[in-house]
Amino acid sequence: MTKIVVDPITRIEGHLRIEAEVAGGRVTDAWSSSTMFRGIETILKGRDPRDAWYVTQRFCGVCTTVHSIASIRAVENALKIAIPSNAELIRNIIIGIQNVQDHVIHFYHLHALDWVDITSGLTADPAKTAALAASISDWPLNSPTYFKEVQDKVKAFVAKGRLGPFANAYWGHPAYKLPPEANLMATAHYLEALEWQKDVIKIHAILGSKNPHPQTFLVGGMAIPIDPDSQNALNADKLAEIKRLLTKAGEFVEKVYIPDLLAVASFYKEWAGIGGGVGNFLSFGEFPQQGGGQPWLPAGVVLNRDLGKALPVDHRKVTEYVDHSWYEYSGGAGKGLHPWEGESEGKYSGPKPPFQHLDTSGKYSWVKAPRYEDQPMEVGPLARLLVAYAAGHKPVQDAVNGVLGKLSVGPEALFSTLGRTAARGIDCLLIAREMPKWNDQLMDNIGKGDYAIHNGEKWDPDRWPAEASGYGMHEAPRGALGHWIRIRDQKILNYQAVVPSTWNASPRDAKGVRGPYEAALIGTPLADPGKPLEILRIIHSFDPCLACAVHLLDARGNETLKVAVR
Ligand code: NFE
Ligand code: MG
Repeated sequence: MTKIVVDPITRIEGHLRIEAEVAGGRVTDAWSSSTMFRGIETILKGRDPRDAWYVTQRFCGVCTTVHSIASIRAVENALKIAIPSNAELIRNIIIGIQNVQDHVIHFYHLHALDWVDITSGLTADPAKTAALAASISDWPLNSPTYFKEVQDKVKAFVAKGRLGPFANAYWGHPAYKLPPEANLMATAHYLEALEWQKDVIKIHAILGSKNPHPQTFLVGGMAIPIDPDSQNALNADKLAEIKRLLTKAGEFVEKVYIPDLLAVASFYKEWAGIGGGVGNFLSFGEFPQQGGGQPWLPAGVVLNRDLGKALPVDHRKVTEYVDHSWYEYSGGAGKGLHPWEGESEGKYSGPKPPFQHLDTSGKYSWVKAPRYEDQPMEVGPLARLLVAYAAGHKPVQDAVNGVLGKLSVGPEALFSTLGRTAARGIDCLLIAREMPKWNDQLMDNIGKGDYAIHNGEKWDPDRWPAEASGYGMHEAPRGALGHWIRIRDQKILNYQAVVPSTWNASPRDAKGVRGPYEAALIGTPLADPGKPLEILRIIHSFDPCLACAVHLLDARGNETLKVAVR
């Protein structure tokens, strides 16, 4: 038996370590571990609840808005504060463009190099590349001259030995299957997506004064004035600029991302049968609608891959275990705690660094093990779409069925690495199409003279009850995110965040049940255990972010992919 360690396996987002046992060319067991701790939940205690969003936003520099949204929702829920329609629409646009930008970045910059061999693209014929691109999209940049320029640029990097982001991958690995022209096309779009994402995220700068970490969040609404007659407020010019950027965002998703996704996926269809995972899916629902009611994408739970029904979500069914995590509960191990009672007292008890392997029979991660009704749950775009699909959401059903049809695969293909990666694209496309509506609704409100942006009724803590508890649910790009708060005497008594990568990177629970990454790896065939590209593909398909999951910063800088084989 071989034991493989991939550490860190993430491309930019915190420290995730995977240990896997391999026998007969397949993964027979796996452990997911985060190896760093910071402890923001602990430092929130005693602070003003209205400031929590500002602190929690620093959990992560990738999902830069999500912890402010979840936090202000948690405080608003605790204090029973309703927010004005304009604030809801502005939040929707901020959340929407965060998702769209994040998904494109994930596909091209965090996941594509698991499927695209950049070095193979250097041998491509630019004219044939342009012909291939023209066969799948009318994107205007796709010309022989353009692909030749890109090829020359990458060749110049290689000649100087300056591979930058393209260093350290398994180039030439036999599991890469794209022809040179498809590799060159994807490389060109990798570079284009870098420019595109920088531009479209200016929406955050317009609505939030900066990105990353917009500054205009506020319990009770938003801190951005609306005034058509002022250059220092949200006015018609700024809304027109947002509209332009939303169009630009949507065009790239429709004409570049989705065609590339389908083209790449068509060469890797066997991945529709690999990397499935726990088979349970949780979504908290997102994008509140004008006039209340259900959010645009519904909340729900799908159990045991049963798309026949989406069960309702009850936040009280969420608990976290620490039997295999480096925390100590005051009441002892073996029991899951609801986040209102949650504890984050860390105590490292693993092997002394440098170590070869973790003690995976005991505690082995700084990530806790969240469970819903005692079950591990996969969260993310796939969960979001499966819940919406099971709940009968027509646009989601049509989009999912359309993509399955184009790839000539059945619905069972969704429960896989390919399904996860395809779902992220569909999620991105649907959100990109919906966003202009929120901008139009905002314009309509303002046109009618509705400039309300903040509900200040409960701003004064003297108007708060002595004790209050709340929860804030959000669908971040990586999935279901919950913040739970307890307030006593105007101060934070307890604060807990259970984030998407905590769900997905979960270690085993008290009963020894594996988390989603761990379960997804079981049975995976490895062409070469010394170069476990297949493990990267599966784990990256979840879009891991360990900075979020343990609420910590990578202070050391990342090495990319250190693999140890025993
Ligand atoms: Ni740091 Fe995050 C998102 C959150 S993931 S990226 O999306 O919450 O765990
Ligand atoms: Mg937490």
